[in-house]
Amino acid sequence: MNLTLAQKIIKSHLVSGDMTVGSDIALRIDQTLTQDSTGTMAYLQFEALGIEKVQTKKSVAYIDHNMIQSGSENADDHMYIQTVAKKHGIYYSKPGNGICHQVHLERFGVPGETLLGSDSHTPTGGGIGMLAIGAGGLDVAVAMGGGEYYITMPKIVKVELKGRLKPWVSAKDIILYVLKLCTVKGGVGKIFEYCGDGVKTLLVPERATITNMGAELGATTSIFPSDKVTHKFLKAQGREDVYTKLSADKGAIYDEEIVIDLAKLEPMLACPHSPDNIVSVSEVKGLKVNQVAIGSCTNSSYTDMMKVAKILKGNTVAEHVSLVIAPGSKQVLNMLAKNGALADMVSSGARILESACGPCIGMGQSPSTDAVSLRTFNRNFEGRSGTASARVYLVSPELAATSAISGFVEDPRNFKTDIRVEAPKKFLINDNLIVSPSENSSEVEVIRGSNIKPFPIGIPLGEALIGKVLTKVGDNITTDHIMPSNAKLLPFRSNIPFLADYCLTPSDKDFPEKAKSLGGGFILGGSNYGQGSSREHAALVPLYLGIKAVLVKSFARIHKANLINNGILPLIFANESDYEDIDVLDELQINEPVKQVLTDKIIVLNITKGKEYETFLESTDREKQMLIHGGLINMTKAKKV
Ligand code: MIC
Ligand code: SF4
Repeated sequence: MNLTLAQKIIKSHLVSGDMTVGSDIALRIDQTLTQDSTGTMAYLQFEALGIEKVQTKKSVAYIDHNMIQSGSENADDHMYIQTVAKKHGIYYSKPGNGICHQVHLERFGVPGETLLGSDSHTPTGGGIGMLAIGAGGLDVAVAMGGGEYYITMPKIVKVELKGRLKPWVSAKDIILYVLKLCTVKGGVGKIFEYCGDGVKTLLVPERATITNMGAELGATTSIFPSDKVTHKFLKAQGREDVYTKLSADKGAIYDEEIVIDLAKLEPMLACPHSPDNIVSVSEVKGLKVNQVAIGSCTNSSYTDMMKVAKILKGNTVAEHVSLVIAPGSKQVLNMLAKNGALADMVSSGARILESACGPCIGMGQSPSTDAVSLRTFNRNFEGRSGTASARVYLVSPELAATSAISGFVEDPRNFKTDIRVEAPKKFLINDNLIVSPSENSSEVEVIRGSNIKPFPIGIPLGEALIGKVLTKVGDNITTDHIMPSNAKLLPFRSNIPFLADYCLTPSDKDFPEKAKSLGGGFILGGSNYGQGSSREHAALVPLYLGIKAVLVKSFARIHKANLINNGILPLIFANESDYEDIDVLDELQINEPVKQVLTDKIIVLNITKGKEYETFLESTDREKQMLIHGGLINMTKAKKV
């Protein structure tokens, strides 16, 4: 049978299951990555699984999120990750080395291999032909231990790119266009596979911009072929040896198809507060801008930064604009410093930030009240910048830099400078911020600062589940709503009791209080509940607060898996209209949960209203067992995996 590229990689990594769409499959994982904001929890869980040494070909622990050290918490977490990594066979990328996805692409990614990462933008690796998937920390911990990763076989969407982008139109505009077509829930249960003659016109970092932001579609992952362009990139990284040519078979059969004529695209923006709220530049041109932020795992490569430097050279940032730039890795920053581009940025008035996530996750640089902030990032959820009233627009580096100069949203095509950048023949290679694991783990002591607190573990299902509906939220609730993150909260990612006081507060400020006083209960949500980040905290914190089940119209993939891994029932209404019928503080009851879980169909009784609702788990047999055991850790301990 003629296979697509994604199907070929799945086939060569298939441990169990068959590849028909919707079937349960288990994949062998070659590489894993973690970052610090999900990593502390992932390694605590890894330790709880009692595994001595990672079983993967390569596992890397990055420090890139929680960088502001305004107390000992973040530094304690870094120290814990550094020592636990050294002990258990994991490479450690020190703070300052760069954003996990950018560094992984540069220094570790291998075409044709599988990568599981505890960060939703792990699909960045699809830019060099990896099957790279984001997951919760516990799934990554299991994969580090040699366990397989379970998903339902996704549909494969063919995205055929035709022709070539016009000058000043960017790879970012390609993915913004796909988001406009498909929306933030259009990718659930799908892999986006890029092909067509337009592919060869895109450099690896440009491909990675597209696969990175494919996460915003809710997709399982996105992937590009591995071709001459990939070869050139890997050779320039001194890693030619890992190159293999990879593409779909001729005549491969796809489940869906999208065709994009690259020459027809124009500069676009994602307007507040959703990455799929897309307009073309003509619709917002002239809007006054207060802040411009360039960087993040989406747009911080050497070529992106060089384009920005060329635009800024000899210009001055507008008086009313604060321009911040965070090059994606030490490699990129080092190269800019050597070739003088950094000087062009600095002399224009840009503020240079360290190579890290920074403002993307609200780690500093929160805009002023009501500010308009143009960002080259991938998410503009309300409040994510750290300023609740800020209006964040997602744009290309070209649009960001030209607008920083004029102070208003610009059509970059009006800018006359030549900003073409050649892909480097040789990147500056210096891995001195990557620490290798120890040969002798017994010599390594794992250092746990006072910030590291035990995490909650689910309880096996038993008697009827009874409780009140604690909150009713709408569609597209993100994990940033469920477990907000910013410079104040991120230092407590390994302290679940502390985080509990902020759970769901952007949607319902009384939620933690209600959950505590009523001893837990149920959450009611709309469609695409849990989109966005992979943070397992969005399940662990509700578990700590006694949440028994989440009832919704539909779930985002990673969050649903995180709920199951932690023993919380994710229930999907058979009739979406039942959502309307239920009110906050209605008392719900699920009888004989074990028996019902096994059938997949769960009847939820509304005691207050005297009604009943049919819901489904839509889960695999393994997931059902996990729910019955009260989560993956309990199930693993019971040796039933
Ligand atoms: C994000 O972009 O939201 C994050 C922060 O990188 C998260 C991980 C986290 O919540 O720590 C993600 O994308 O998974
Ligand atoms: Fe970091 Fe932002 Fe990328 Fe998340 S989306 S990994 S916070 S740069």
